[in-house]
Amino acid sequence: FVDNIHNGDYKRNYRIPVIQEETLIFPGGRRTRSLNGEWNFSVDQYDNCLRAKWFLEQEINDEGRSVPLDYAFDDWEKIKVPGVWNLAKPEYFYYEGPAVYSRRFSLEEENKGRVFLQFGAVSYEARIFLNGTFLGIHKGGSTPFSLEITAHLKAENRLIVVADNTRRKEQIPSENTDWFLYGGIYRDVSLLFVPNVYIKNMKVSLVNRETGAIEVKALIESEKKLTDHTLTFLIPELNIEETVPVSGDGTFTKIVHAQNLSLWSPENPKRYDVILTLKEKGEAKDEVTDVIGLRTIETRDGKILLNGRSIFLRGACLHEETENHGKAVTKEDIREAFQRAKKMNCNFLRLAHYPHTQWVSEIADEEGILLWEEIPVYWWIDFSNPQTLNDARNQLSELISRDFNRASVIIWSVGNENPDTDDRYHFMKYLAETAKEKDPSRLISAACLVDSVNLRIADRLESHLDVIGFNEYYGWYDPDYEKLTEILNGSKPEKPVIISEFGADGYHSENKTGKNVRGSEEEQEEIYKKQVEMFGKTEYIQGTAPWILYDYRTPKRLGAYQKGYNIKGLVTADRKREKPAFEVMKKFYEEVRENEG
Ligand code: GCB
Repeated sequence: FVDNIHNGDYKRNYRIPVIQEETLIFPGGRRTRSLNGEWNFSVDQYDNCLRAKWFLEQEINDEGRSVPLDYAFDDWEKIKVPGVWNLAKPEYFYYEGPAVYSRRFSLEEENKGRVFLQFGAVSYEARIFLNGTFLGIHKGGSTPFSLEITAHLKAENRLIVVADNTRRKEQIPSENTDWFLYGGIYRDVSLLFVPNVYIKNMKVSLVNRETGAIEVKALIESEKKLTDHTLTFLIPELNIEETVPVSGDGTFTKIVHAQNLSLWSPENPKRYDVILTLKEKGEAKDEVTDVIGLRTIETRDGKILLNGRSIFLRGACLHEETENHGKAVTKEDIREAFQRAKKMNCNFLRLAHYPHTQWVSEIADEEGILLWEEIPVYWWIDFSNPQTLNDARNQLSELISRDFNRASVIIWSVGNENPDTDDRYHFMKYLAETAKEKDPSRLISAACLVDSVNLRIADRLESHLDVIGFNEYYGWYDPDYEKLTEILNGSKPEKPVIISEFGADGYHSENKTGKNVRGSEEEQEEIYKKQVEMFGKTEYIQGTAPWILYDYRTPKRLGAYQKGYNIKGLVTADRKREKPAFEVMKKFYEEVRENEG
């Protein structure tokens, strides 16, 4: 619970449930109803929805005063959900703060089970009101959440969501980022219907490649102690069918064995239909489904092994953004990015710097792209603040819960370029341990900074990581390549290293050309050539991810050349033109692939 959601008197006396990972419901195969579409909308810079209690929708408020006319939500302008408000109207482009979304929905049939509201993501904080009740608050701008609304439902309902993308020191990310923090309900919203006793989650992973051992974990939610319930786990194509009684506390773990398993990999993105059915005295009561690839990922002797074979991660970094949709990217946008990455001979993408939509990992499973997923513990964070740590832990947990069954996801990253202080060390160590505990089947990493005084890959966090991510911009922010040579030759990392970022601006103009011109595409190309030459000679580098596939918006970069964009892309922001450095990466990856055989 939060007693006082932020400072300020008008918010006193609220005891609002905090919505966290613990309430997430597994969505696959469920009965749902979409609440996407046109919602009523207004920016609410002074937080009137809370201050004047608009959400009560009553003509006389608690203090006995009549409230103004203008909270008649249905008369407000409309906005599309999912979407970002920044692109809805020019005057909303730079707006940061609370904004009120509202819609009605009716429930024709009487519902016998339980009903949840499910959000793909709301930036950054979401306050949810249903039929006059303040139901909960969710923090974290890019992970899914659900909350139960069964007791508050009527035949006609009013739903209000205040989406608030105010930057705050204690948030994850904090106040300063090199990307655009869009606002709004920018992923799907739906109602999710489950029976009174239901399957809350299902986690499936291949735990032993040689024996074909697959671990299935599930959690059943019930108000009563479970006595007559069983679970049936099915993978029809592998002839797997196992029925097991559910233990009294609702937990379920089972190892099943598959024969002739076709392992998932970028070359063979094979997926299986998986079904889990809950039965009571033999009668089906609930069912969830998923489509799952099975593979192993581990490290040994400085190598990254996919299904037991060493693999070099031929990557690129990607932000979640297109010029037209902002952060509310479409499936077509994602497929287009994958096509572009494949054209560059990539088998891997680093999803920077926060959880992207679940469509990315779903489509990556289908298309055979390996993924690095990250939470926005970016640059300086309020590392000594326990609430901040809880927020980071929750975002990480929601992400792991959402994508546990996605074969494409091989790495959880707990942060990016954080200064190596004691507070940061304890904060990130805890996150790395949390990720490992929640998911022992994947690798843990972070994009670390180099020790620029001793010129070594040396970060205290490394002992808690499986793979060391390392960002460097030699040739660009620091023109001295000798330092990179010293770092790469002088360091003796005991774990595989991924160059998780490198790059340079690539500005295009008719009269600003040539490799000696600062920021030109030709200089960018030159920097890339020097970089990949060094990577090729360094044994322990097991992957590279240039910064970045596409140019993208960032309020940090203004002025005549960048014009509000980070222009380090290998492709322009409109996604139309590849810069010369694209070709350098494409060639480098072709060589790497040929050497791998
Ligand atoms: C970095 C950050 C990335 C920035 C990039 C840059 O090190 O991790 O978020 O956008 O450098 O362009 O400076």
